Amino acid sequence: MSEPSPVLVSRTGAVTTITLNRPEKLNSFTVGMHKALKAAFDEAAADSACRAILLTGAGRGFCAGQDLNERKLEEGQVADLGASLAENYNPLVLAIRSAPKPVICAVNGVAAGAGANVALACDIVLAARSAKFIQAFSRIGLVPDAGGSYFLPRLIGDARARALFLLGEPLTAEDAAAWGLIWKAVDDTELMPQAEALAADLAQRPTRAFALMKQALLASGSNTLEEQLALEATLQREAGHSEDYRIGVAAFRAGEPPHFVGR
Ligand code: LHQ
Repeated sequence: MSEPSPVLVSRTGAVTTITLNRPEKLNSFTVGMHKALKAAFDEAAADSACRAILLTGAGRGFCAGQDLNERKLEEGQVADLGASLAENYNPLVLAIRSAPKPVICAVNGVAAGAGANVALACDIVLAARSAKFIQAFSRIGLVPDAGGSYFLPRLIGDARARALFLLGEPLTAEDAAAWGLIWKAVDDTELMPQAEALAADLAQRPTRAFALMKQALLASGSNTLEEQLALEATLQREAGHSEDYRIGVAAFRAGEPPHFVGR
């Protein structure tokens, strides 16, 4: 029998759902899963009929980071983990951040190591109350990767980020929400209904403006205030030329809800 696909892709309306699918290994990343995931993201990002992407995991885990069985070394061998990041993780994180549409992550269970940080790269993160976030790197003698050392201090502040990285202790979904690491913790049975409803709602909104908004947020990590103000002017000029801006203003003036077309 052939191996099941490590990533499942489905479309409902304008929402593409991408599911990590190695449940027996808590959806840990293999090279094959990386290739399939990146291809799925690139396709959804380029597909104009898709206006929101929902990422989740099959089974009881979201993603346990790198598949450590792929990292078994023969005596005397040294792995180039930097190459693995440059080839697989870094392009994935950048693809999520720069996708011209919202990416929602439904963290259905444990998110460890690079699995946690790929979730945090998404635009809105919902987690099941039973899920945990583990910056597991130091437990195996590694440093945070997949954007963790960028995202965590910005999301929760330096003190909490440092302690999570140094200790590698699990953070509950509730604490993750209370600390501002994620958007919301919800009851386990509510996770997929709420994540799907959120994705469907976002898919009805002004997609072009969202793409421009994501550009602004991406650049704000390194821009000065002057640079960011200039970028806002450029992006707003472009948003002002969109069909959705016309639709939004006309609907406001008519006292009706807008029906955005995503352009
Ligand atoms: C796994 C894994 C896993 C393989 C569970 N691999 N099988 C690293 C290197 C290279 C380049 C780039 O970046 C990175 C970054 C990283 O991601 S480093 C961090 C790697 N991840 C970890 O260190 C986490 C390892 N896993 C765990 O600590 C636990 O499994 C957690 C806390 C996630 C879940 O614990 P439990 O709920 O008790 O589940 P379990 O440990 O029993 O796991 C279930 C199965 O999944 C089990 O397989 P088995 O065949 O025995 O049932 C595990 O071996 C397998 N699994 N994580 N990363």
